Amino acid sequence: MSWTKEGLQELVKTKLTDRLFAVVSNREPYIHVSSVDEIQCVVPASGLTVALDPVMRACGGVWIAHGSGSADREVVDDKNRVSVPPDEPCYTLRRVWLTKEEEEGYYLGFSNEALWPLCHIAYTPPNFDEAHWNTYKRVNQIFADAVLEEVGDSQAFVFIQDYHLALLSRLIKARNPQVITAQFWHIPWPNPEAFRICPWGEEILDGLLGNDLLGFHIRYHCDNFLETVRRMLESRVDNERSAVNRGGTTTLVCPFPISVDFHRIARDAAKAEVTEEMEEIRRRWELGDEFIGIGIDRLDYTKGIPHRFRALDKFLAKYPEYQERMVFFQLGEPSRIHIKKYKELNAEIDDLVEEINWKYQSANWKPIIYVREHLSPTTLLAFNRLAHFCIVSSLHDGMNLVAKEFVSSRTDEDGVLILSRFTGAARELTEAILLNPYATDDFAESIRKAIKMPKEQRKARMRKLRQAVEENNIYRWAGSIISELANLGL
Ligand code: GDG
Repeated sequence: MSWTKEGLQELVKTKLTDRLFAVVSNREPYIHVSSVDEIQCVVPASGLTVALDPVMRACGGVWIAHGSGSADREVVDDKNRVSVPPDEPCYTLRRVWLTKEEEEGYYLGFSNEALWPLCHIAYTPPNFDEAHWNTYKRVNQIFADAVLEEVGDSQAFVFIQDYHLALLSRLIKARNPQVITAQFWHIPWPNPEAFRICPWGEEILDGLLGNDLLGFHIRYHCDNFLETVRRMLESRVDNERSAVNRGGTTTLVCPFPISVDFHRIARDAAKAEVTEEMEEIRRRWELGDEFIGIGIDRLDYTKGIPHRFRALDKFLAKYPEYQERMVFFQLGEPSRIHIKKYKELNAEIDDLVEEINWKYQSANWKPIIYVREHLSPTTLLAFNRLAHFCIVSSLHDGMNLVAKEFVSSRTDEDGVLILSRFTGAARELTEAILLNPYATDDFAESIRKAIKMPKEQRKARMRKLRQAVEENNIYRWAGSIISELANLGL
């Protein structure tokens, strides 16, 4: 049976009864920015917020997050709250303010220069800076204060998101032990050998074990976590129950593969404005009957973008008959640009695009069109529908929602997904063409296979992919977490 928004609402009503439902994350789901003479509301390019927004729309409650937009302060009330989504307000966004120095130390510094590379193992070494770590601890306390202000001394259920807030649950429970917390870690958890280089590893593990429930995308990450705890902390790891007992409290550690709102994406993709946008894209880039490939990413070194370009280069060199017959659109928004590694990645991508286009281009054609900007959901859906194939080539990815969005948008049951084996999504989307992005020759062959795949096969595979996402949708993800908490005696 497929989970629905209504099913989740029913579950929340019966299981959470009158508890306040609070989500906490670093990134906010809606950012207000000032542009010329008005305030715009932007949906950030973030897998986490894209996934959680439909859950909040269904459950209501309060979402506590860092207010990062230039006009964020202008739209909140005196309690720093604003109702969202703007088109149909149904939950409260409570903004937390951070200074530039706090943002640098906690977000860019410890979260993204230390924990992100530590957990992804994509051959970018983590940078452990004690000043960043101290700021990280301080900012976790700032978030805890905001949560406690929202929940008071009620028996709330606080759902903490991701690696920015590893210390939060204990800080909340120290002042209100009635609160129940679950935390979802959206990125991979590495093996103990990789994790043990973190100088504050024990404090991070202890912080996470403040939760009643801790979730990862796949069993493999749960096992890595349990093994890390077993080697690094004094505690009792119960492998059978997949739980850790430490100092009299128990944390259950379970996999919950995150997903998207399948039906909403399918519905939105069929809207007239998306069809118009498809025509606009065809006009703007003077597209004819070329095979169209797409890549949509937050520009991050874990997404394997240079690897995909090298494979496209190989493909065009080995199969010159596809020159002038294929166009690849690389779409995506620059991210974390103040970190040196990301600056280097952007430069590498620019160089590769220039080099490959120079090598193959003719008067009216070039193989790669690089659109490096924030695109609207309508434009992304239009590209998803136009594409003959979509490439997701992450070197390591907790889940990867781009793959699931592509599949959900293909109501025509056409299009081929080329997907890295190193994504969580590859465990469910087994009808995709699965590959190792480091193996450039095989990668080039996969592109050829996608282009040459007969229509019947494309349809049969896409039907199965769609079934998988429809069944394991975002409501199942949230519903499973809430049910698991209920079993714990919530
Ligand atoms: C983390 C984990 C996990 C991209 N460009 C634009 C834009 N996007 C949207 C995509 C998609 C989202 O951003 C990216 O989601 P991913 O899941 O691919 O990746 P992360 O941001 O790294 O997310 C990941 C996820 O958390 C959830 O748990 O799957 O493994 O790393 O929705 O469509 N959106 C807009 N404009 C863009 O230009 N509006």
